[in-house]
Amino acid sequence: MIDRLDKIRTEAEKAIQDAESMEALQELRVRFLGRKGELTRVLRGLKDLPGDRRAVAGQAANRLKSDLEAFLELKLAQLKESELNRQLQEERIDVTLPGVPVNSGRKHPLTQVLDEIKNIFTSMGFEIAEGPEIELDYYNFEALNIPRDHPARDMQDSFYITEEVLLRTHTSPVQVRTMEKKRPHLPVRIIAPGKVYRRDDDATHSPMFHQVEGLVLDENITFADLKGTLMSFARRVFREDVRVRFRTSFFPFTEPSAEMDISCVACGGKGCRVCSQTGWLEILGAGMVNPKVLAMSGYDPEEVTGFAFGMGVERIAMLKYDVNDLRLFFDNDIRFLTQF
Ligand code: 2U9
Repeated sequence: MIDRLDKIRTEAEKAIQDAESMEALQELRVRFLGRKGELTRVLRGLKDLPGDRRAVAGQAANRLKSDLEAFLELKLAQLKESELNRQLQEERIDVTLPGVPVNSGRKHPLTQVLDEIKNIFTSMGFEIAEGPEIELDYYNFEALNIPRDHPARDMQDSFYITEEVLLRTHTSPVQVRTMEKKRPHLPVRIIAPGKVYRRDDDATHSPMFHQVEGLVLDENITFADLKGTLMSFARRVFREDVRVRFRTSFFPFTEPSAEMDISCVACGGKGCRVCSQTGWLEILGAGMVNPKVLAMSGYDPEEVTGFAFGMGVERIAMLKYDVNDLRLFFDNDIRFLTQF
């Protein structure tokens, strides 16, 4: 029995010593120590030996078993270490190689400008109002005092779906709907941002573009409120030091009406290509809400006054970022879009 154990020890130690892989080592573990392994068989045979020899052989077999287990562990650790060394030698990582760029998306420049405009007005106490892009003639024109013979009402200028239904040409119908909904609650302080549609298509006009319009209604609202609000707005979207001026204008829904210019953001007012040598840039239209418009939506013009304004978001973005062709916003060329 002792001879057999010695033979197993010699054989196993040599085999473990010579093993070249972790898989080979595992096979040896099975071959000698597994359920049907050589040493296991010897241990099982112990019960057939007489008492005194059983004790001696039993001790020797258990010592061999723990020796082999320890040797297997040692060899396994050696193999792992040499595998790691091989990897460190052969699989060198070149940390100087350029990384794989992560293309993170970003907001479209028009969305950025729109967000900025919304933030400025909400910080002044305005709420954001929304409404349908497919509108009734009544809300788009009639309620805004735009007469039947106004050119905007021509098929040439607006997208009609039926005689009474069209794509809104401005966001003003949102204000009319909000006035109807809120009446008689005052004050009304809203902006209406969104898409509008007109039959126009060139470097400065797109059949779809974005507007932000605003409306303030209360008792005792004056043109001074209009000027203060819009001047603060201009200084926040452009620069703290812009100057503003108001020129008289005409819109059917406001009376009196005005256009607001800012001192040219490109030359500071000296005159340049951007401002066509005038030193001024037109950025929005505005006015006191026409009493007829107030009355049509159920307010008493003797009690309530208000101001309104409207601007094209693309125009603001073009001036802010010195973009000379509106169509760049809609081409989706990332060489353009990634500049913002
Ligand atoms: C109601 C009453 C009055 C909205 C206004 C303008 C002046 C204006 C243009 C700017 C450039 C349109 O995008 S643009 O082409 N808008 O000049 N808009 S006052 O007035 C309103 C709106 C709603 C009930």
